[in-house]
Amino acid sequence: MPRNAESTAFRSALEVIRGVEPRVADAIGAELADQRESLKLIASENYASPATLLAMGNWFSDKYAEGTIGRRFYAGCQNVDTVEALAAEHARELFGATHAYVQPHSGIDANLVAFWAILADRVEAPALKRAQARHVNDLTEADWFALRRELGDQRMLGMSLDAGGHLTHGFRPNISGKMFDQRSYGTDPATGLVDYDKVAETAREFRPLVLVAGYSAYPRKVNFRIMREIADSVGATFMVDMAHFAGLVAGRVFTGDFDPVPHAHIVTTTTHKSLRGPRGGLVLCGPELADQVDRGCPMVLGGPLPHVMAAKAVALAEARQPDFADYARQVVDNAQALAEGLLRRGARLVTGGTDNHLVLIDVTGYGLTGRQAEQALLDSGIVTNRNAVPQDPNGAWYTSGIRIGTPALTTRGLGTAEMDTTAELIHTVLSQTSAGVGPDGTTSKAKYVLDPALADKVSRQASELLTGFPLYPDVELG
Ligand code: DSN
Repeated sequence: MPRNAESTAFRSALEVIRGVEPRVADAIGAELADQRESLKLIASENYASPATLLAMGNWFSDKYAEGTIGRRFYAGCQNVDTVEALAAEHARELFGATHAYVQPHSGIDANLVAFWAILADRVEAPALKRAQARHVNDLTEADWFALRRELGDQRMLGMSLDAGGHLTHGFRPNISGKMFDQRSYGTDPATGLVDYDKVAETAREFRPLVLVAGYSAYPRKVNFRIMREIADSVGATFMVDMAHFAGLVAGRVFTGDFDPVPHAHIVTTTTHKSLRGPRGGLVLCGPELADQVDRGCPMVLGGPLPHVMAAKAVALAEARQPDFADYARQVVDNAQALAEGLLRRGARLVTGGTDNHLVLIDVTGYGLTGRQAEQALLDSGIVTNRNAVPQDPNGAWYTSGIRIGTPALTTRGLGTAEMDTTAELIHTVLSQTSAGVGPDGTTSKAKYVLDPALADKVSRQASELLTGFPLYPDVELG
């Protein structure tokens, strides 16, 4: 491919968009400029390849394809069938799964498909069976009430939010918390690690229908063999949401007891985090759940997004290349280098380090809330997000933590030496920021004091660090 093919493609696309609504073209260009300039440490973000991005911008977007291959509610889906089958084949091969369903639009959607499949598989419920047999639009109000009564008492056991679990694992602000009666397992207060004996004890007491493992802010590996044994001991279906670490599973960094696919009944993921694909989700399972999972649309999901399934096929094909394993290993090496750099400078880290792609800094060690730290870092060209820490005294809004991750910077080519410089920049900002004072004279959880000259200096240093690692080097927008 000529070196300028990517520039030509994106420039032409912007020219066409500019002809209709120039402000959209400008915003797309500005987004690339911002992403090029900033040190992106959001653990759940990455940079998809140009091929993945380009696979999304086309007429596949115009096609309805409710149902799935061989069972569509619309005619003319032959080309959608092709990309859906390709994405599913790549997903099965990449993860060693028997079945892959690639339609979910996001991680939440993938989890909803999985919950529905588990309920349909496990619960003896006449209204549920009626719902399964009919199109969702044909269900009467009475059907829905009956369904609610039948499903109302099912139980889910998942990791608590402040230990790093995810909202969709049965918490109130998400529909999963209304579908299930939920209880959480946390982490050991002394080590910050999952206490498997405690999980087993809670499972014995609570007798969940579903045991969920997976996290969005836990910096360690989880032993899925042990979790499956716990699930089996209480007759629970074992589900793993690997959205954050799917790239580490794909790249064979997480193997054996730490690879969820051989151990779980059902696995869900997003495709855009460490897996480096388009925004979206997918579900992996064995033959027992495959038929229910394939009913995801229209039972749970709106019409599939064929353009995104095309991009999933491209990204999953990329993840099957040998260099993706090098990438995945480097993501973890970089996270460990970042953690060591922070620890050496005196930062306090939840669990004292990391085994995966993310690091959770307890910023109360700097006298700050997560919100103050997040904003001070942003002022300094470092993009992170605040996050609760276990037993967080500042709650889920202000928080006491900053979550950072290395998938994006590793895609840009930064290595362990640059992670040490990154640790220095983060530590400089946090150690020189102090809590501000609120209108009533008390210490604020949101206001902070940071010398703007220092923030400018760190921003420049962050930009300099990135100059050797251009983002989308073959894309010049002119
Ligand atoms: N929003 C994702 C994250 O940042 O971890 C999870 O949903």
